[in-house]
Amino acid sequence: MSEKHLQTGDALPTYPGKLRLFAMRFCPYAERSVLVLNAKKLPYELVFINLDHKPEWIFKYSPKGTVPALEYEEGKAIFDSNIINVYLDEKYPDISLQSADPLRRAQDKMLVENFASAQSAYYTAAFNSQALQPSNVENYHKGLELLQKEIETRGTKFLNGDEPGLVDYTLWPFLERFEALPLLGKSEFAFDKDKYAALIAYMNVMKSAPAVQAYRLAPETHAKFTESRAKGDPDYNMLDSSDTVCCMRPRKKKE
Ligand SMILES: N[C@@H](CCC(=O)N[C@@H](CS)C(=O)NCC(=O)O)C(=O)O
Repeated sequence: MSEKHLQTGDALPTYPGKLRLFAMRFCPYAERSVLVLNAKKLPYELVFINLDHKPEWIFKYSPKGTVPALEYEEGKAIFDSNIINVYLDEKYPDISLQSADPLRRAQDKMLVENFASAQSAYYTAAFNSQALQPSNVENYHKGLELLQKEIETRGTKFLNGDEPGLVDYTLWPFLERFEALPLLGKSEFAFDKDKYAALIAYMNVMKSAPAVQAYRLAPETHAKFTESRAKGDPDYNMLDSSDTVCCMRPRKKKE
């Protein structure tokens, strides 16, 4: 797999004969699906695309040209991270990532829904900081407090139980990026060690989950990409293979 982002005019790589995920390396939604593919130990290939100069063929897989999109059979695809993840979980049930209890599944969805305001505050802070209002900071912390309360109430290692599940992999990509905000001068978005002790402990166990380890990027790396995107010139190909904090595939030696 190349970390290069394909762009307008680039050819579509040959179909690999296995699941193929169209993604962008820094996209939190695409990361959700990568984590699920990793957790379910499914063979897959990643194709990264430049979202500012999209290759023509992406629209065949994703009508709006958004990522992630999953090619589940040659030439056939579905898009949207939540749709893809539920599809994968139901299609490949060997490693199940959702509770068997319908009520718990509903509670997981409500948690994700309630967290959305923290996500949107993050986007404002990261990419549109001149529009940042005190209410954004408030919403962000409300989202974190709510998540922490749920972690404490459930009392399990992960929100899903002893192992991470869909709910964990859905929320994680944003938590990973939130840690970049203080590095971008947004200290009001930092996690206070005392206030967020349970959330920080949860984040540390998530960081060591194999599916996450294989794809996670350091806050410094997210901050660097965010800066380039906020300036209007996203540096899609800035990553060196060593930037992945840990990796399931062997690392290339630097020349
Ligand atoms: N609801 C979608 C959101 C996907 C999304 O917004 N992806 C962004 C990249 S992080 C994208 O493709 N942006 C390109 C565009 O909107 O043209 C999902 O969960 O997959």
